[in-house]
Amino acid sequence: MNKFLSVFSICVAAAMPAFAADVAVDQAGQQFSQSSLTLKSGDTIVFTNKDDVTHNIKVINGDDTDDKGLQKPGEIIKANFAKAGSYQVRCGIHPKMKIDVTVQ
Ligand SMILES: [Cu+2]
Repeated sequence: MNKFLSVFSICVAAAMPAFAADVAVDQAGQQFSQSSLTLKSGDTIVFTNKDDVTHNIKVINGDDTDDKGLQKPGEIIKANFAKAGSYQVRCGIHPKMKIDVTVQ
């Protein structure tokens, strides 16, 4: 590798943000596998519906609701959390299903 490429590569590496993580949450027995989560901004929750009923993920942040739509048994839905803040993840079909999510 020539000198220019070496310097270029180091600069690119230094400019990259910390790697965002995928956090797995299952839905089983009409419950989420976790009731609270702390994430870093940029992380993604990967929801796997292990129930034999349909769920409906909603990500609520203040007055904003991001409705992920119907999630059939076996389906995987991803929710990305780009901004710091306090969120609640709920199921639009089963009111008892919720997760408090803090994004740092
Ligand atoms: Cu549900």
